[in-house]
Parts: sequence; C-alpha cells; structure tokens
Amino acid sequence: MSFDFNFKVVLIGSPRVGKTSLIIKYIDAIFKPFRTTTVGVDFKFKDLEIDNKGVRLEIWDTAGEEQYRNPLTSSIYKNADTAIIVFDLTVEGTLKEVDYYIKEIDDNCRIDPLIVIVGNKCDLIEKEIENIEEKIKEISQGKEFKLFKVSAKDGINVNELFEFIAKELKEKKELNKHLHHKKINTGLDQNENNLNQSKVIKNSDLIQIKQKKQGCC
Ligand SMILES: Nc1nc2c(ncn2[C@@H]2O[C@H](COP(=O)(O)OP(=O)(O)O)[C@@H](O)[C@H]2O)c(=O)[nH]1
Ligand SMILES: [Mg+2]
Repeated sequence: MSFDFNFKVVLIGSPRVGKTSLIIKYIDAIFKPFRTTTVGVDFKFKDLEIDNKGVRLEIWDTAGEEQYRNPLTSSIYKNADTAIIVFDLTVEGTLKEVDYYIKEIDDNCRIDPLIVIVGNKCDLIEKEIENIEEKIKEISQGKEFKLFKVSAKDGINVNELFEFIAKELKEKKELNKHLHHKKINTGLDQNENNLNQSKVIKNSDLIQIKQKKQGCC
C-alpha cells in the first residue's frame, strides 16, 4: 500500500508496563502472557486509511530496564511525531515515572510531539490506582494530555489509541500544509525555510486552530 503520510510513534515508559504487548496486540492481534524482553529498540509498520489517505505509522518500541537514562532511547524520540507514555494502571510507581518521561521529551525532542498518556492493564480493574486523572493533572503542570485506559491483554481501546494518533497527526500535517500554501499564495512570505521554522503548528495550538477553521474556511 502506498501512503501519503508517514509518522514516527515511540512508546516509552517504565519496564513491564506493557509497551511491547501493546504493539504486538495492535500489529499482530495477539497477546503473550509471558514476559517479552525488548533488546535495544525495535520498530514495526502499520498502514491505515483515513479519509481516503494512506497513513503509515512507524511504531518504535523501547527497551526495559536499560532504557532509563539511556542515550539510545533519547535519540529515538528526538524526531518522533508522537510519544506514547505508558504506565501500569495497577502500579503507582509507574504513574509517577510519567513525569520523568514528559521532561525527557521536553529536553530531547527537536519538534513538539503529540504526547499521549496510556494507562495499560485496564482488565485488572479491581487493582486500579485511585484518582488517576487528578494525579496526571498534577504531573502535567497545566498542559493537557489525552489519557487512554487500555488493555493489551483484552484488546480494549488499543485500535482506538493508534487510530486517534494517526488522525490527529494527519490533521496537524494538513493544517500546516494549508497554512504554508496560504502564505505562499498571498505572497506574505516567500522564504520557505523561514516559514518552516517559524510557522509549524504546535500540538498545544491544534485544538484552537481546529475550532477557528470550522468557523472561517
Ligand atoms: N493483565 C495484563 N497484563 C499485561 C497487559 N499488558 C502486558 N501485560 C503483562 O505485563 C508484563 C510486561 O509486559 P511487556 O509488554 O513485556 O512490558 P514492557 O516491558 O513495557 O515492554 C508481561 O507479563 C505481560 O504479559 C495487560 O493489558 N493486562
Ligand atoms: Mg518491552
């Protein structure tokens, strides 16, 4: 399948939260209940069709224990379009680590990636940490992050998670293109480099722009 868009999606988070399981569930539709050891980094492709456009997701897995402050991992999310920060809904410590990963992305990412926070293992509902939404709000320090509760085991919300990401990234890319052409056509700015550097829409602005666009053009 040919594609119109190609996006890099990176899964990060504490060891054993289910990053590898989520990718396997999404790509191969299977769940392996034993532990899989991720060595270094690995990536797989998934091709989707959204509004008659081909979208390829390049989904990167990162390793377990050794990923912590691992320069290799940091280099992987440098040019990521999306960072999925995964935590285990039943292990409080992994939720606290989300804070560390948000800062890591801030420090290492060249572009402003879409950050999605994912609580995995929602099949273990009876063990779920309390007040998750409030705790995430505290960590987020005023920024808005989309939260998904998923289960790699039962496949709950897994497709929805990746489809949401593909859709958001495609819309963001199209809006950027739209603004780019508008500028060129109106002759306001012919300097492409300058335009690319200064007029790239941040994810934080996306919702606002979408609302305006609905009203004006
Ligand atoms: N109950 C349950 N267990 C899960 C789920 N996802 C992963 N696991 C288990 O959690 C452990 C760690 O999963 P893994 O994918 O290796 O985590 P990673 O280190 O973040 O890549 C394994 O034993 C998985 O079988 C889930 O959704 N529900
Ligand atoms: Mg793994």
